Amino acid sequence: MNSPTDPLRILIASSHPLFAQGISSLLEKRPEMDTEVVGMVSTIDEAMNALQNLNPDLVIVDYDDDQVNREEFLARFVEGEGRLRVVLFSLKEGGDEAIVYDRRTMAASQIEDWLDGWSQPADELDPHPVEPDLVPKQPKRRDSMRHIIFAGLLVAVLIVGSYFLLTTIELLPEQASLQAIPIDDLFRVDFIAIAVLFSLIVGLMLYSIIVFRRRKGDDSDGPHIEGNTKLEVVWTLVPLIFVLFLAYYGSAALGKTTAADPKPLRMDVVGSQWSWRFEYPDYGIISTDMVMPVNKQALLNLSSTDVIHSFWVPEFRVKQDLLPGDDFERELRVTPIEIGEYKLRCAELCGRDHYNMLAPVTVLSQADFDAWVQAQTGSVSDDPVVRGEAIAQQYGCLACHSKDGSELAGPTWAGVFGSEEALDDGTSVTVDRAYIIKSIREPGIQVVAGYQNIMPAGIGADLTDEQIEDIIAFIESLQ
Ligand code: HEC
Ligand SMILES: [Cu+2]
Repeated sequence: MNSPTDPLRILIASSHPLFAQGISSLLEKRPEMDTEVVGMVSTIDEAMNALQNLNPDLVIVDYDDDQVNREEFLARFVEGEGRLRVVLFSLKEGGDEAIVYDRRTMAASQIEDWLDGWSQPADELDPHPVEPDLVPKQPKRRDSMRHIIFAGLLVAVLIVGSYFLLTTIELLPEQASLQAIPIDDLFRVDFIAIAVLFSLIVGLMLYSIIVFRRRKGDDSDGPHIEGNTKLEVVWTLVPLIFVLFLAYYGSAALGKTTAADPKPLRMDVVGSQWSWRFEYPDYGIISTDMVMPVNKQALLNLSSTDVIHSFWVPEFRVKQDLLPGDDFERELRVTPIEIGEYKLRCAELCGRDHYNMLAPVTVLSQADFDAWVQAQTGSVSDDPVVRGEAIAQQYGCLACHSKDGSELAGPTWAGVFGSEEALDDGTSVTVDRAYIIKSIREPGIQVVAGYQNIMPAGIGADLTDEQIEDIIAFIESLQ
C-alpha cells in the first residue's frame, strides 16, 4: 500500500493513445494533485501484468473503446478478487467535460472534485468511488424476500377477487341438460385457470411498474440476470402437469356428454338456409318446433340441405355442426332435465339471414309430450292449401319466400301464380304447375331475374310429388 505522500498511480485501459493524452492533460490542469500515469493497457491480460509490475492504485477504463471489455474489468477488479479501484471514463471532445461510467455529464469543476477524491489516502477511500447507487445493485436477499411476500399477497388477492367475479356475474345460462353438468365443471376449472393466470401476469406487472419504477435521475443499468434454472424448471413443469390434467379431465367430460342411453328418443334435425326442421321417425311427425320430453335422452341426427350450420341451445351447452351431404351426418345426445322454453340458434355464419335461423325448443313432461304427439299425428288436414302451407313451413321455404309480398332472399309467392316471370337469361316464363315443379326439383336451371341462384338444391329432394302438389295449391291460393 502506498503512503499518502506517494503519487496516485494511474493505469489507463484504452487502445487509443489519444485517450491517455486526454486524461493526462486533465490531470496536468491540477498540478497540485499528485498523480502519475504509470501505463496503458488494452486487454485484461496486459492489465494483470501491469498490476504486478506497475502496482497501480486506480484503473481508468475508456468507456467508448470497444476493444476494451469493460464488463471484464469491472468483474475482475471491482467485484472479483482484485478490489482495485476501477472507474469507467468517457472523454468528450475538447477535454472540458468527461462522462463517468454511468454517462452522467460532469463539468470541468466537478471533474476536479471527483479527482480530488482520488488523491486522499487509499484507506480513507470508498472502495466504490463511483457513486454507490450508480453501480448496478445486486438485490439483497432480505429485500427480495419482502418483494416476494408483497407481490405474492397482491396476486393472491387478485386470484380470489377475479374468481369471485367470474363465478358471480353469471356468465353461463341455466343448466338445462344432463350433458351441461360435466361441461360446467370444465368451465369451473377454466375460470380458476383464468383467475390464476390473469392475476399472476397482471399482478406481477402492476407490482413491478409501481415498485420498480425508475427514480428521477437514475440512469443506471439494471442488474444483469442470466437464467434461473430452478424457475425455468418450475414454469415448464407446472403448465405441463396442468395441461395433462386438462387433457384427462376434458376427455372424461367428453365421455360423459356422449354417453348413450339404451333407448333414446330418435330425432332428425335438418338445417337449411335459414330454418330448422325436426323429424320424429318413430312417430312420423315433422315439426318446425323442437319438442322434447324431460329426463329422456334424445339422439339427434344432424344434417344440412345446403351449407354448414351448427346446432346450439346454450342451456344444453353441447353444440354440433350440421354438414351438407349424405355421408356427413352428425350425432348429438341431449337429455333435458328442466321443463321449459328455450331457443335453438345456428352457431355457424351461414348467409344472409343467419341471425334469424332460430327455432323454439320446448321441454315437456312425458305426459304433455305424449299429448303433443297425439295432436300432431291426428292433425293432417284434408285441405291441400293448409297442408301445403305446413309443408312450406316445415321445409323452410317460407324463410326465403314471403306470403305477403315482402322481399326476402327469394321472390315472394304472393300473386306469383299465373304471372309472367322474367328470367336472368332474358327470356320469360309463365308461373304454372310445371314451372314450379321444375323450380323445386332443379332450382338452378331457371333463375328469376334479379335474384341469386341460392335456392338450395337439396331442400326439395325429400319432398314427394304429393307434397309438391300441396305446395302448388298453397302458392296458387296466395293471390
Ligand atoms: C335460401 C333461400 C331459399 C329457400 C330456403 C327456398 N328458396 Fe325457392 N327460391 C329462392 C330464390 C333466391 C329464388 C329465385 C332464383 C331462382 O329462381 O333460383 C327461388 C325461386 C323459387 C321458385 C320460383 C319462383 C318464381 O318466382 O319464379 C319457386 C317455385 C321456389 N323457389 C320454391 C321453393 C320451395 C317450394 C322451397 C321449399 C322447399 C324453397 N323455394 C326454398 C330461394 C330460396
Ligand atoms: Cu345456419
